[in-house]
Amino acid sequence: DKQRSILLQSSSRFPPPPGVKLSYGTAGFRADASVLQSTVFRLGILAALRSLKTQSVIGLMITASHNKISDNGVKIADPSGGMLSQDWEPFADALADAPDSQHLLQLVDDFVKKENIPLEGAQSAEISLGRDTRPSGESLLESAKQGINSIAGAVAVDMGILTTPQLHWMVRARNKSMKATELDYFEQLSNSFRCLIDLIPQGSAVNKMNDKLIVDGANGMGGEKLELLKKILNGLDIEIRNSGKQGVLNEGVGADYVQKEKVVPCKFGPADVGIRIDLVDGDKILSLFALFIEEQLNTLNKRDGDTENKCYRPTLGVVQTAYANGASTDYLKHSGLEVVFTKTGVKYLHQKAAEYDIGIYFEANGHGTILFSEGFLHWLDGRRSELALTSKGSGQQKAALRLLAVSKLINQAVGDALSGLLLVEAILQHMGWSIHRWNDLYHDLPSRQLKVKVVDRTAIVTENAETVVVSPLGIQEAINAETAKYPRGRCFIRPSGTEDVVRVYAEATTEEAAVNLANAVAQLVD
Ligand code: 16G
Repeated sequence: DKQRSILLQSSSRFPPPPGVKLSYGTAGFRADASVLQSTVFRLGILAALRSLKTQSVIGLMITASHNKISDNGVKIADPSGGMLSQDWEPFADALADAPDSQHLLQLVDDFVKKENIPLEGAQSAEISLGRDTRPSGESLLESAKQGINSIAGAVAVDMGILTTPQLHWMVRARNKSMKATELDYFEQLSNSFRCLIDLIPQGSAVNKMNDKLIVDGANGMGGEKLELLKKILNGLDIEIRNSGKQGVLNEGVGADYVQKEKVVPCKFGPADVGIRIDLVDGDKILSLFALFIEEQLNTLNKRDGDTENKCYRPTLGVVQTAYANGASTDYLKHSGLEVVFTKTGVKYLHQKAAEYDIGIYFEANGHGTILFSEGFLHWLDGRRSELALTSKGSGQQKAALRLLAVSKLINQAVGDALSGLLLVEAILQHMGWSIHRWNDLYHDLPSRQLKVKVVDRTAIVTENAETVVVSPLGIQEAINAETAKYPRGRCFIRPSGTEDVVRVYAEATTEEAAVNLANAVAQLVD
């Protein structure tokens, strides 16, 4: 009962703003920062309950990533370092939506009973908090702390300003009893990067060595963190632009802006990119990673007199969404890879990728990573020790070492641009490839994206990894009829999970055809 009165008291200080209904979408709750105080407070409560329930460290991140600076958001990292388990999302929605403290208390009461959460015992809970550089972050973090503190036994630990993937990485590391500070993160990245560079076959690195990597920091914390990483990294020359505090976060900068608008970010010009922009997107990163992993697996499984059982073939799967350029899917399939599709949103791809020994997932917008199963890593580590004894210095041993290094470099909790860019660089140096050679792996089909403002985007219901509209009736037939007019035409619509719009994607053999198809279908939605 003491617990009850604390909850009642503290929640009365965070009344929900009238008329605002939020839902825990692909990226948690996201909205204009001014309406988020009560939502964040309440998600603090949820984080504490989640920690009690799982008896593990939980993460809570205050960010609206690529959205405009006046927005903010909040999301939870589960014990594995992944996204909040989907079966708790309805509870998050209900909490955020509770009209007053009484209703809130009732919801918590019911949920605690249903989930059998040890509330009154001596159990403790720990929540790691992180935030981005948005000005609204500090006060929202305070609201989260108050939510957490209103649950007995729960402790909030402020990790400061972090990238979202750093927080996910730390939560995972904490729960695996591994070293989990920011310095540990940077060291793991730079050590495993170094390891890959040291394993480069002689002769292939030469033509890449003088290249410089120029990174757009989007005026956010990614650039600041990269400055720190750069200090301990060797083997790569990095220049970071838009990392100061002069520009506005995400204004005319950032991956989302560049990918969707197909323009160069501020502080970049023809001297950097030439006259034409070649966008090397998530699909290309995926293809590069898949190629490299396959090469290592093939080398590892070369049987010079080895017995059959040493040639264990792990399952390798590639996960994409409908936004993946059709040319990338063709390329991957022709390379003999198993390609599967899920709905948009990291959580869906991640879940699918986790079904394989090695699961590589990327959205075209660049969200993605490579997941290694515990079982495979265990086998690989055994194989590594064996090879160190029987064939030290062999190609097989190196392949095993490379795969292990990749599993340490690439973030196992969630997609992470810092670790992703290092892996890209290491592989390019390994192959002796320029960015142009990489970009030539296949050529994108022309595509166009549009967004259409509608009264109610939830009226559009899709199936089959968002490729088919099942409601309202008739729309899919109309889309099919339009699409059939274009050779290799492909088109789909879906309600956005982060904005109040319906998105249209179209692809065809020419720019003009892609634009026409997108426009025609946008009119069907309007
Ligand atoms: C969020 C998702 C991303 C997805 C995007 C789609 C995470 C961490 N991020 O940014 O995976 O591609 O939303 O946005 O889950 P949309 O629904 O507005 O098209």
